[in-house]
Amino acid sequence: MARLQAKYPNETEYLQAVQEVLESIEEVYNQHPEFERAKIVERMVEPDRIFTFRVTWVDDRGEVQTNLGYRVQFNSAIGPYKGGLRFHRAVTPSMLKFLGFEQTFKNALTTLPMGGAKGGSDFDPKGKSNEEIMRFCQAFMLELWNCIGPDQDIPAGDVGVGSREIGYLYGMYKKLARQYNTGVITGKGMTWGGSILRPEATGYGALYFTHYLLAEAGKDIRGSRIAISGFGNVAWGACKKALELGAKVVAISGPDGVCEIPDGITPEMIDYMLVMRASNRDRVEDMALKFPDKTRFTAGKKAWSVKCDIALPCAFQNELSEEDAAELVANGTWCCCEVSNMGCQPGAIHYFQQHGILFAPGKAVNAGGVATSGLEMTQNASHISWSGKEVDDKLHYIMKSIHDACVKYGTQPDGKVDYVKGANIAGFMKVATAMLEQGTV
Ligand code: 2IT
Repeated sequence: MARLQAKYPNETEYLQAVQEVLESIEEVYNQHPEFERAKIVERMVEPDRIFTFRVTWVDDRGEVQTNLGYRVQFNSAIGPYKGGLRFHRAVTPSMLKFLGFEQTFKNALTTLPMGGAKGGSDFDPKGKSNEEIMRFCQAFMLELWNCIGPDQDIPAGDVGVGSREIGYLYGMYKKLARQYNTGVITGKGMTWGGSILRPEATGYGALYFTHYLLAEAGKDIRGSRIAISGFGNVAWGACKKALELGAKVVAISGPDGVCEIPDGITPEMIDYMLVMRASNRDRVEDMALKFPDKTRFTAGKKAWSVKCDIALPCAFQNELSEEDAAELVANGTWCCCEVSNMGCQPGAIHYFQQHGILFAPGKAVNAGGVATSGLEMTQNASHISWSGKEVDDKLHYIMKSIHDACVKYGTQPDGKVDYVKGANIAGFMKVATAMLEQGTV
């Protein structure tokens, strides 16, 4: 860690992600001198390569705009590079390195053969027209197409990249590469190679994982009050499944504040989340304006100020601080499943663990998204399309396998499961073993 800190002093998110994993695996690592001899950790923390490129496009006023684009190919020990693209004004190499590092361990947990990658741009979708989004996606792919391929590196969506953006990216990829293999990108539309349930998969998988975690602790999700942050694709899927499982979603949030829903979110509100996402306004207040009788909007507040049993961060890294954790616990929260990547600050995780709150990390909880991308790749490679039931059954099985792996590697002497350790050790062992067996490359 000291060497990495000296080398990348400003890459705070990346250092934070690496620190969490190294702390978790220390004991296991020290039991394997062969890992030490092969310098597995030193190799694993560095990405295989990073592509950086300029993306120039013309906005609706005819002005030339320039953004930066990246693809971080982090680790290919267990399969081709796989991971999403994030379009957000705050994107930096540090952010994408942390996400690529996390993705490597997460993908290892899915049981499927996928390496880790992440990419994106500092392009800000907020307030952009549909035409601007299309021109940006096309200009982005003009640089990226040469770095990706269905057996090489398979991008998908992330924050700011949904099915609309995937469509524009894929359309341009085909034109440039003259390759018509749909497996080059996942999260596609249903008529051109997309998998049924991929849009829902991250949220559904997170709720399946939460269900297994609660069952392990002798609890039930039915009747519980859930606070969710965000209102994008992940929050949307989580709300749908939470309702189906008999829980009540009492809050969603956005960068502008929190929308409280005392009687619980309704299917109409869940549908409206899609309209809010497509509008590119990035405001949760729009929900309160649309359903004034059933909601209460408070500017500047987070979802964690709302009384709940279960907290599900579904928005962005570091969105839940130690102070937020203390407020949640004081209000009676007894479980937090991190759905966003690194959604909780280290102080928040320690606070939850010290206070006996059930906690599981994003790389286990949200892995259903990329797992279903893996299922989309399988369908594309065999030129078939599975039914919703087939995909859902496989997603269930995968989330249960991830939970089992956490229990196997994370059960402590007192019988309780440390899900942070469990997920990190399980992912590490798989990637480290593969790297060792493939020699010094
Ligand atoms: O963080 C993630 O796992 C994703 N954004 C999904 C990546 C994917 O390849 O489906």
